[in-house]
Amino acid sequence: LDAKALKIAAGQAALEHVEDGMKLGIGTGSTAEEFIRLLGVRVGEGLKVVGVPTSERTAALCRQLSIPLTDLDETPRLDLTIDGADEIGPELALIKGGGGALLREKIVASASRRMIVIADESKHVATLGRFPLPVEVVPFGLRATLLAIEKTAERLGLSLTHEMRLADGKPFVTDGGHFILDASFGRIPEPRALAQALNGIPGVVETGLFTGLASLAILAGGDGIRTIDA
Ligand code: DER
Repeated sequence: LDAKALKIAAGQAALEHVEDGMKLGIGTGSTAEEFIRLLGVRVGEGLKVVGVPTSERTAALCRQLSIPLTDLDETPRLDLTIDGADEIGPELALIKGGGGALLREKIVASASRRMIVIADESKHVATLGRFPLPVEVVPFGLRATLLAIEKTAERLGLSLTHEMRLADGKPFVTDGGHFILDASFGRIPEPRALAQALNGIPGVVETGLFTGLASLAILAGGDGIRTIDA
């Protein structure tokens, strides 16, 4: 099974949790996009749902597929968010943000009663941290923020290498107008502690560490679909 087939299988399995009348959080990334395409077919067949997109890219795809959209001002409580992840660790702690949408993704996931993560099996790891942690930062005072992040890593006894995410040679700018620092901490045995410490830095807007949000992971692998409860 190739990567795309695995993403479609995971998206298909997630669709089974979507019920008529649901208010959905709709994720970002290539796996979420396979789910969105499948959701579009079901909406075309009469499924009644509204969705809050987690990025402009996802919003554009939903509009293209005539999936009805709303926002968190109109619909502040959602039933279910379906989204991808870059890494899925113990207790379904996640690293997200590979697609640069982590801030809206976390806001939407936090407004949802449940969050289901869809991914291919390779994202499931024993300890988070192989994938660089996206940290969304304010452009103002960037150098001071970077120093504070380095000091935090030191205080927590974590190694750290980092680089500003670029797009066409310039800093990548998120839907929220911020930059992203991809920070490799080596292994992250205590994701909650690291997330808390990083969020305490004024110039840090949010991190890609999602803890206590995902209630179910749907993993597609060579021998089919596996699910993990939080
Ligand atoms: O940016 C994100 O958070 C995406 O959900 C990412 O974590 C997963 O993207 P993928 O499905 O393309 O691997």
